[in-house]
Amino acid sequence: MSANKTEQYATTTLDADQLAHSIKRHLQQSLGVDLEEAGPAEYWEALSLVVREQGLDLIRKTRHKERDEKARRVYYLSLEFLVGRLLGNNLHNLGIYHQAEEAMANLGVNLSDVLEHETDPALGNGGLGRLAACFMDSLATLDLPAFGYGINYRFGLFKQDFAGGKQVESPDAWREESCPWGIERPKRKQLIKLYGRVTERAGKAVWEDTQEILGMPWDVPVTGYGTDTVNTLRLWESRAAEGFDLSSFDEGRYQESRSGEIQAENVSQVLYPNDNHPAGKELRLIQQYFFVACSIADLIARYKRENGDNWDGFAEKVAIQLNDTHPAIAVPELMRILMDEEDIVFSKALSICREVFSYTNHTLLPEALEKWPQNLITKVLPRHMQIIHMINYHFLHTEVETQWPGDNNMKRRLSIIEEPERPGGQQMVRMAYLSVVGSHKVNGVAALHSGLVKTTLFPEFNELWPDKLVNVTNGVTPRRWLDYCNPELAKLIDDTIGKDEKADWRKDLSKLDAINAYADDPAFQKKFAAIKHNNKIRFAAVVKELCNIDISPDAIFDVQIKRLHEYKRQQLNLLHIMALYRRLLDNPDLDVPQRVFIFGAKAAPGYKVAKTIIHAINRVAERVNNDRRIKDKLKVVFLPNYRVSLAEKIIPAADVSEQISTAGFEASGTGNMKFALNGALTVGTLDGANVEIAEEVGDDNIFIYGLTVEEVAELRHRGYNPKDVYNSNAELKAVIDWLASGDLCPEEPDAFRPLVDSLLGGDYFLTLVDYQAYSDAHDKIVETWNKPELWWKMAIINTASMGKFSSDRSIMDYAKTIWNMA
Ligand code: 73E
Repeated sequence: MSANKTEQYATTTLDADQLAHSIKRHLQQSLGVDLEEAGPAEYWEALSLVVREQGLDLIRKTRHKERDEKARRVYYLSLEFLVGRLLGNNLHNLGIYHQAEEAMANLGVNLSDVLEHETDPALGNGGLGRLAACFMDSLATLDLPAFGYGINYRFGLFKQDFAGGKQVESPDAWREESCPWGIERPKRKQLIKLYGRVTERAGKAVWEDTQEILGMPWDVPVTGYGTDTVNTLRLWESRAAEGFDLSSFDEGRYQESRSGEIQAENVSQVLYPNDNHPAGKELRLIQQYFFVACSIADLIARYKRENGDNWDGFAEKVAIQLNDTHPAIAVPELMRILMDEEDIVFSKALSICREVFSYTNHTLLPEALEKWPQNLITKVLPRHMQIIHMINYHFLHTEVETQWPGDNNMKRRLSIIEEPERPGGQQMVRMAYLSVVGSHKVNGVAALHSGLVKTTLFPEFNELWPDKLVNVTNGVTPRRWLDYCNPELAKLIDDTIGKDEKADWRKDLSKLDAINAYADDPAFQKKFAAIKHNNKIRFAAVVKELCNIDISPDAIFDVQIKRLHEYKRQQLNLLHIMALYRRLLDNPDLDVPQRVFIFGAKAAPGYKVAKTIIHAINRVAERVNNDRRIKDKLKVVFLPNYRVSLAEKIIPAADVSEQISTAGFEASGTGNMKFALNGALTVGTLDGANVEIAEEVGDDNIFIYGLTVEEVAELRHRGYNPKDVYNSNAELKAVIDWLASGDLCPEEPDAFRPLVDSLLGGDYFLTLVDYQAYSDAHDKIVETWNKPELWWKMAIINTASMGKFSSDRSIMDYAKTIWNMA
């Protein structure tokens, strides 16, 4: 057996022979497949079933242990869990990866090929959903009792393809292939109500004439690394409430009663594909309530099974984290249960809520802050709307009144209900305010962002409750984002700093600090660079397969992978690439290193400018990649269908990480952490967690450029005309004119108009302002690349300095400062 670290912690004792035996058993007995007919897909499913068995066994043991210890549990409520592929990760966490490799080899199969057969469960849009997945990994690894609650969408985030360079979306029916991870739990199903009306009977509110939907839980085991703890991710699927109306069947109205059923099933059908932009649709509100109501009912049932009917102890045992405002309706839902079903008075119900709930804010973008029309909530959830009014009344007339006596202006500003600006407008429920008022702690996701939450988003709340607003900087799990995706680098680190349990960076990422001592060591640099080179060779093969583009592993791989959004400024990267191309055309013999610019990004289907940017990048790519004059010095690759499993292949191969958002807009970013962890150098603005990354690696080891948050505010205050920048920068003017000329898309000459208009007609995201500084930063990157000892020293320091950005640290921060669990 190899001496890999994971085996020392082995939680399951399966050896390769036993695994092979179990794989064969599942092939034959669960899948009904003969060994000779089995291909990689069948092997994937059989091995997944073996791992699931292990996971279920450990889940059961974890639950017994928690029941005995009666500890507080945290419930993480999130509309998104972007978990990515699970088999490889679970094998690693359970300490049987190498045994599985051996078992498969003995069966004549390659484990890596088998792992490629897993469809990514794309149950999230981007950073917010992926963060939830990293947190689940850390909670289990840290042995913290936790449940994740979400929705088992039938269709995850759409699949992306390109036609003529334009994004084309198709549905992602990820479960159709087979998904061995989710286990249906009919015993724990829930019935929830919608619509109807509220009447009063004997002084009590009664919610009646409702429609009912059934929530069926699917449990996904979440393994921790090197521990027996296996937590549960419970994802709800909506179904029609049992049976259908027989009388309508008798009357020949079968179709009608069936249509009721289909409506109920619609609720968990699709993930809304908008990142940082609410859809505002009735179905989305119903999704939010559906999963929240199922989850709250489920956790209360668990509490009562374990602790009896005594509500005094509830807050000691239950902590509920709201992942953004998407589950904010949980506040009035718990109030409703406490008041209407458990006969607890309003003030006590509110204080229980405030002990239990806490809320994470992930964005300052004004358009991303959720508000629901009061009329819509009244229609779908009439009792909840009443309760929101009660909470608001109490808040404004006791708490706000005490702090700012007689100040009606302040009451209007802080009201959970926003009054319409114009006559005839709608009253809107501010979900962020509801979340702040209903929680004991509110956190931002990076130091800079949390500061802005205090000063610009919720300044009055911060004055009213000075201890409520806090920071918890995001993190990423080092298991998936280093150990699993970059095994050669993981091994180099083990070989360098030792493998005993005490030095295991997989469990304590700050241990990486010891690598700093080798940053100048030529032998270590050589090994580090060779690993990057190998990763680049492997990734170049992926690019060849997916895009049929040849790229050289000797080129600088410069990567921007993230959702397509104007604030993330893929368009800035594009303008600069166009300028580089023009520089090369002017002087084909320019002595510059080869560069490959790599993109991966999905645009929300309704986001016009974002889709235009994708189209423009693809057209520029086509032109550049096929121009022999520039002698392969520049290549542009846009990988279709960017997702977690692709990120795992791109990040270890990256030299440069593009983190170039307009300062003040990216709350944290987490891709920035993954790249630096894998030894890529960041070019970025002082935004989100970039600021803390710069602090950790030191200013000399990162390429920071562009306006700061303060400078952005100043410029907006002074007033800014993008045309001035356009007219004063010849290179920038030339590329924008080229974009506008129609030359890149002759069959549709106005194709890029929306982008050009957005840049020249306002440039809200200050792309043009930051252009020159960005271009200069890239010149510095090239200069540094030409000094390999300096480059690799910087890269090593980046990897070595990422200790802070483990999601284990984030979770410990939550546990200590918010959940009171550690
Ligand atoms: O900066 C990222 C952050 O790293 C932020 O944009 C993202 O959350 C990440 C994790 O904290 C985010 N996503 C959303 N809001 N912020 C969002 C909003 C609505 C729907 C889906 C996602």
